[in-house]
This record gives sequence, structure tokens and C-alpha cells, in this order.
Amino acid sequence: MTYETIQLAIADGVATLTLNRPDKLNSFTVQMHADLADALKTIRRDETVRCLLLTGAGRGFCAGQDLSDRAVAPGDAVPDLGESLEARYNPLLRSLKALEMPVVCAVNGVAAGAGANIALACDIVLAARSASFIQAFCRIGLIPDSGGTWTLPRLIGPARASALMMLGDKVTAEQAEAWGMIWKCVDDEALAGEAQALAARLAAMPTRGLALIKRALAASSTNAFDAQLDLERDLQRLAGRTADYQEGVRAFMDKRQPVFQGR
Ligand code: T3D
Repeated sequence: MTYETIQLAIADGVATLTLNRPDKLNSFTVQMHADLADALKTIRRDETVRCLLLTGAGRGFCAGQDLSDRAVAPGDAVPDLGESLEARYNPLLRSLKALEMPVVCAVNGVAAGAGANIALACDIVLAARSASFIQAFCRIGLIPDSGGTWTLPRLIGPARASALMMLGDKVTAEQAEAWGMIWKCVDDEALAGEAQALAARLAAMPTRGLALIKRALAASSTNAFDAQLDLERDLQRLAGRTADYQEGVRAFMDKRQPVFQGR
């Protein structure tokens, strides 16, 4: 599908979304937000799509907000960044989190600012060995957004999260893996292949079940243990009604590989 700032390709159950402003390290503009919102709507409506793979074109994954849209002359009105989050970044993060399928992120290069936190909000994150993550916000007087103040301390703990957010230091992909910030660091030349293989594997799995796992994990960060037990009961009830669960049990009993339909 053709967009000005991104590419969307749908094949074999996988939607591959590529941020595509490589000369500006795929930094975000209003147009890119609009393109992404439209692409995500297409993905949600397409019943053949069972996994989303997000990546970037060129040498970077995403450098966050395009700062050339933020430079103002002294005395000019300053942009309302709260409005920018409300209208564009927050809906994007909510869309990714609410997407009823696994979201894989293949971080092909530097992920800075909102770019880092969008990557970290995905369900499974792979990164090229040469990639890095930078909470760049503090370098220009901002606070981490795109869910970063929620996501990062949960992934790596408050001590590391606050130092990274206040210092804006670069974290290499190897360090990110060692800290549990991402799932896996892979050699640069292997990234695209590994990410496609992972997405294809997820797309052949019980999609409804995976979406319910995603929902349970999201709720676990705020629920007490008791409430989480209740939620597991409710979600397991839904999982138990899916055709894929029936197929999983039948295949196990028949000693054959299951064929899941994502229903
Ligand atoms: O504003 C709101 O709506 C609120 C929301 C904010 C969310 C945010 O994301 S705020 C944080 C914004 N991002 C940054 O502060 C990161 C800025 N970029 C960098 O610090 C560095 O570019 C990197 C560390 C990411 C990479 O460094 P390096 O040395 O590998 O590349 P480079 O040479 O700096 O960048 C390459 C080109 O991309 C360069 O353009 P040129 O000179 O070749 O024409 C550079 O200007 C451009 N570029 C990189 N990041 C941005 C950008 N252009 C616009 N906006 C950017 N964020």
C-alpha cells in the first residue's frame, strides 16, 4: 500500500509496516502520524492479518519527533506539545497496545525519543547489533513520552530507567538485551530474516489466544494478584471458546501438528 511516509505490505498473515523517511532517521511528522493511523485501521479491518511487524527504512529505526517542525523564532507562539501527544502520539500508542494480535518490532538502527518508546511498547522487540536506544528527551528539555515513563521502569527497573531518562545516554542493543529491555539482539544482516520468521511463526499461532495473553499482561501491571486471578478466569473462558483451542486439543490427541485459523 502506498503512503507518503511509511510502507505497508500484507502477505501470509503478516502486515509489515516500515517507517520510511530514512534521510531524517524516520522521525515523526504530522503526515507520518496520519499515515500510520490509516495503516493501522487497514490492519485492524483485514481479517487475514494475524501479526504486525514494525521496522524502519535505512540506517535508523526512528529518531522521535521531527524537530524541524518544532523550531520557532524568538517571540513566536510555541507549539502545544500536550496537544501533539493527545492528538497523535497517545492514539498511536493506544492503537498498538489494543491491536488484537502480536506486534513485533525489528529495531534496525537508532531508536531515539518517541522512536525508542514506540519500539519498547511492542510485544516482542528484536534489535540489530548496531542499533541503540536513547531516551533523548532530557537532552532538549522534555520528559519521556509515548508511554516511556510507564514502560521503561517495568522493563528494566526504576534505577536504570531514571538514569537513562535523566542522562539521555545511549543503550546498545546488546546492553538492552542483557537488561531485559528487549527480547533479542541479532547480527545486523540477520535482523530482517529473523524478524520475518518470528512474525510468520506468530501469524500461524492462535491469534485470539495471543491477543488475550496481551490483554492479561497489560492488566497485570496495575491489578492486584486477586484481581488478576479473576481476569485470568474471564479471559480463559473466552480462549476456551475459540476454534483454535478446539483444534489445539484435537491435534494433541491425534498426535499431529495443529492448523490454527486465528479464530
Ligand atoms: O514535539 C512533540 O510533539 C512532543 C513529542 C516528542 C517526542 C520526541 O520524540 S522528542 C525527542 C526528539 N528526538 C530527538 O531529540 C533525537 C534527535 N536526534 C538525535 O539526537 C540524533 O540524530 C540521533 C542520536 C538519533 C542519531 O544521531 P546520528 O549522529 O546517527 O545522526 P544525525 O547526523 O544526528 O542525523 C541524521 C539526519 O537525520 C540529520 O539530517 P542531515 O543533517 O543529514 O540533513 C539529522 O538532522 C536528521 N535527524 C535526526 N533526528 C532528527 C532529525 N531531523 C529532525 N528531527 C529529528 N528528531
